[in-house]
Amino acid sequence: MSSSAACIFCKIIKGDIPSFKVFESDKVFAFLDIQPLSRGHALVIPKFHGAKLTDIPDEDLLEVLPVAKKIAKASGAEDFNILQNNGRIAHQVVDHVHFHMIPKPNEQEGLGISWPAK
Ligand code: IU
Repeated sequence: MSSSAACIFCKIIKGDIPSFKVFESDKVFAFLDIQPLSRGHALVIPKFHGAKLTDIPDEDLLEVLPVAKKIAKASGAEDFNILQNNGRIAHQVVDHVHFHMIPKPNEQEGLGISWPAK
């Protein structure tokens, strides 16, 4: 398992920095974004430390998408965006691969959020 002592998301995975965890498995961790773009905005991250998608081994990446699906279901949103930034020009701020799960609530009905994701 690759981990970086200087990486804030590695510290979140270890529990050294608190987060609102919504899912954890051997290879994947998910928590709510501290500056959410919408209610329920979560970040799904491989535990393997790598800055960009191209740094992550396939076997770790393969476990991310099913978790994104769980998060989408738990968010209660029918509509949502998945966003993954790589590099400064692409607006990446934190250099540990993360997938933004951004619910797009129905304005009439809102969301039926139920964390943790199952
Ligand atoms: P970006 O794709 O690297 O631009 O997104 C980084 C996200 O990480 C951004 O939405 C932050 O609000 C979020 N985040 C966080 O949830 N907790 C933290 O301690 C830090 C950043 I630093």
